[in-house]
Formats: sequence, C-alpha cells, structure tokens
Amino acid sequence: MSVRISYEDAVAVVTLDRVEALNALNEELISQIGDAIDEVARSRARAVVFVGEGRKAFCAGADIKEIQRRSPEEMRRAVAFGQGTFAKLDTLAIPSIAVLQGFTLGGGLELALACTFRVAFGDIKIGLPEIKLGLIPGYGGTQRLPRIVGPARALEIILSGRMIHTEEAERIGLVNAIEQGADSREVGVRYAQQFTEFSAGAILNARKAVAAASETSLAAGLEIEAELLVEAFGAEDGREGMSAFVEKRAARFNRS
Ligand code: CO8
Repeated sequence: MSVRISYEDAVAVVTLDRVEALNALNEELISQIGDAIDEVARSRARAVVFVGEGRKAFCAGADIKEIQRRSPEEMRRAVAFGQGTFAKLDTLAIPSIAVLQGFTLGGGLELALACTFRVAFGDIKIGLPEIKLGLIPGYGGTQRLPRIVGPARALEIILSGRMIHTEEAERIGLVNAIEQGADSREVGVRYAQQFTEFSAGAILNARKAVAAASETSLAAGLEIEAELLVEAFGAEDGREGMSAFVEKRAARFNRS
C-alpha cells in the first residue's frame, strides 16, 4: 500500500508513501487516496491531515513517466478520475489539512488546494510547473488556485511555472500558516486539533457558506448564509452552545 491511514484522537492522518518517486501521483496512488477519503468519511474522525513520507517532498506531482505513455483518450479518463477524487476531498464533511514539506508541485499542489487548509512545515518550494512540460494543470489547479490567491496571481504562477517559497506562500494566502515541530504528522495533528472541539455541523455549515462566496452572487450568497445559520441555530449543537454560555459551563457538542 502506498497510502496509509492512522488516527490520533479525533484526527485521521493519511500518509502518501511513494518516497522513491517523491510521492508522485500515479493512478494507483490516486485510487488509494480515494479509498482513504472514503474510509475517513466513514470513521469518527473530526479532521483529516495529509502528509508525505520523507523530508524531501509532500508530493512532486502527477507521475510524468506514467502519463507520458497515455493516449489522449486515456488522459481524458485519468484526468476525470483524479478530478473526481479531489472533488470528494473538497466536499468531505470534515476539514482537511495538507502539511507541505520540501517540494509540492503540480498535482501535489492540486491535492493540497482541494484540502480546506494548507500548512507549511519548515522551508517549502511549491508551484504548478506543468507549463514547463508543455502542459497545463489538470487536477483542479486552474480553478482552485484563482479562488485562493486571485486570478492575476494564479495566472502568473501557472504561466511562469516558478517555485514559490515559504514566506511568499504565506503572504499570498496559499498556505494558512508556517509551523515548526518534530515532523509533519505532529504539525498536522496539532493544527487539526483546533477544529475538532466545536460542533461538526456548525463547522460544515460555515465551510459551505464560505464556499458559496466564490460560486454565487453576493445576494445569493447572503441567502445561503442565512439558511445555514438558521439551520445551525435550530440544531442540537446550536441550542447546547448557547445554553452552555448562559449557564457558564463548557459546551458538550455532538461527537458524531
Ligand atoms: N513523476 C515521476 N517521477 C518523479 C516525479 C514526477 N512528477 N518527480 C520526481 N520523480 C522521481 C524522479 O524521476 C527520480 O526518480 P529516479 O531516480 O528513478 O529517476 C526521483 O523521483 C527523485 O527525483 P529527482 O532525482 O528529480 O530529485 P531532485 O532533487 O533532483 O529534483 C524535483 C526534485 C525538482 C522535485 C524534480 O524531481 C522535479 O522537477 N520533478 C517533477 C516536478 C513536476 O514537473 N511536477 C508536475 C508534474 S505534471 C502534473 O502534476 C500534472 C497534474 C495534472 C495532470 C493530470 C494527469 C492525469
């Protein structure tokens, strides 16, 4: 198996382990990532962390040696499979965190872009270098990157294929935080734990509302926000959170 899942308290940790190829994404690895997402979705985990085996790379992108052999039709099918897998991650009910270490390139960055948050562990070099191969991103990079850093910055990153280093990545919002720690797992679990204490339902509603901001008009987004707030307000966790405040005690949110 090139993908391992382990659990630490309420946090699932998914490790990409194809270290001899800098965790490059071949079809088997993408398929195993999809299976891991399904397993985590069925588990009681409240957040999921993605890390890469080894210190050199989170993931060096799609496996160039594998895609080079494909026909255009095979490529169309493979792109759809990868996009579908990353969409599953994007819409997972719990927050996901990619811990970036060393190189995160091409499809590796696209995997991270499909996560809710990205954290840099130490010095990182990230980018979408597909243009250097005469290609363009295909696992969501042209769609998710502009939503995170804005269209002008995204286009410059995609057309230049350049590497972005740690401080710039944080400055432009491509990573949420730069963290230090013993290893990427420890860093990821610590970062994820801040999202495991609150109401899972409220966290999901907040994510849905923010996602609507880049997909709808302001008026439609405000309607969605209002609906999702009223839903959270009427849910057990909403009642519990407000009662706990008034009664001056810690809230006991649903654990499932
Ligand atoms: N694919 C296949 N093998 C890789 C990849 C990769 N993306 N990256 C690294 N490897 C392999 C190398 O071939 C090498 O193996 P070997 O020793 O057997 O030749 C091993 O990993 C170690 O790599 P290097 O010796 O190159 O290590 P360096 O420290 O010299 O360089 C780099 C590290 C800079 C990260 C370099 O490996 C590199 O540039 N890698 C390619 C990065 C890249 O271009 N990524 C984008 C790929 S395209 C993509 O992701 C498109 C996604 C959407 C398409 C949809 C497809 C269906």
